[in-house]
Amino acid sequence: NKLSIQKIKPPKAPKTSLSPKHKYYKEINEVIAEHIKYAAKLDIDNTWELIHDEGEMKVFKREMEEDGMVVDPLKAVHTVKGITGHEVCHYFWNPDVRMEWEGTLESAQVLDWFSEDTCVCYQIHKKVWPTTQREALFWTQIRHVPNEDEDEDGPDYWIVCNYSIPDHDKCPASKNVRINMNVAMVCETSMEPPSSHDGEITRDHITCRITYAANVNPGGWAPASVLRAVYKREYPKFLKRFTQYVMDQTKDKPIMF
Ligand code: 6CM
Repeated sequence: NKLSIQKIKPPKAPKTSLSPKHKYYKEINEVIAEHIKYAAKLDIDNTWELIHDEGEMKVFKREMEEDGMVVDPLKAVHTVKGITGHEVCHYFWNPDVRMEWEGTLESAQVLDWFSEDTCVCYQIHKKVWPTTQREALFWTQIRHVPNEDEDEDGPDYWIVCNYSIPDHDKCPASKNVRINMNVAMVCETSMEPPSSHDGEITRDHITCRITYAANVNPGGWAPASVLRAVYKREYPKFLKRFTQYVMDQTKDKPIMF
């Protein structure tokens, strides 16, 4: 059997196709840089409470309230075999497929494209708690963060960030309560044997380490016990369902490095 040699290092992608002149350019860069810093450090110490532990998936929260509202920061780590960070981020970001995996939504629409990698989404969540329905208006960006050091096998990330914005001229008027979110999915892919090895890389050789962080403010009062119960149930469900979705979508496709 002849071994084929594959260069598996992803091409040096531009950091973002968003113009530096764009009014959100600065905010987006700052928010993304912050997420990468925290995901890389993975600062999960004993101030984080483990709320779900299932195989490789671990979900943590920290109980916090602001003006009587539950704003518990949530963090999760998961390791999934057979998919890459680029694939995970692609499906998490792509607004065309969001309704296929996102179980908390009633509707979702794209209001604007800032650039090829950044759009503005407006979405309405399913009504669960005994209060008004929730909606969200946010920019979402996908980005490759290549290893800065050419020679080293240092970290190479793919990231998606969803970050609320106060308004948009195409945003429909509604009576829903607007949630405020800062959510990030940061992924790192590893190869076994490593990328320097000569030979064909198949899905059996790749593993994706996912870090997911959500800071959500419900935007208006909702009973704390109900909110916490919904989060405890929905975040693990989301991580399971979403990663399974990515595995199903990619299993017969060429690997997207
Ligand atoms: O990150 C997730 N989804 C993204 C795309 O929608 C986005 C959304 C974040 C919102 C997170 C808080 C939602 C809570 C609102 C109501 C929950 C309704 C539950 C309905 C149950 C049938 O970043 C995954 C979000 C997973 C949410 C738990």
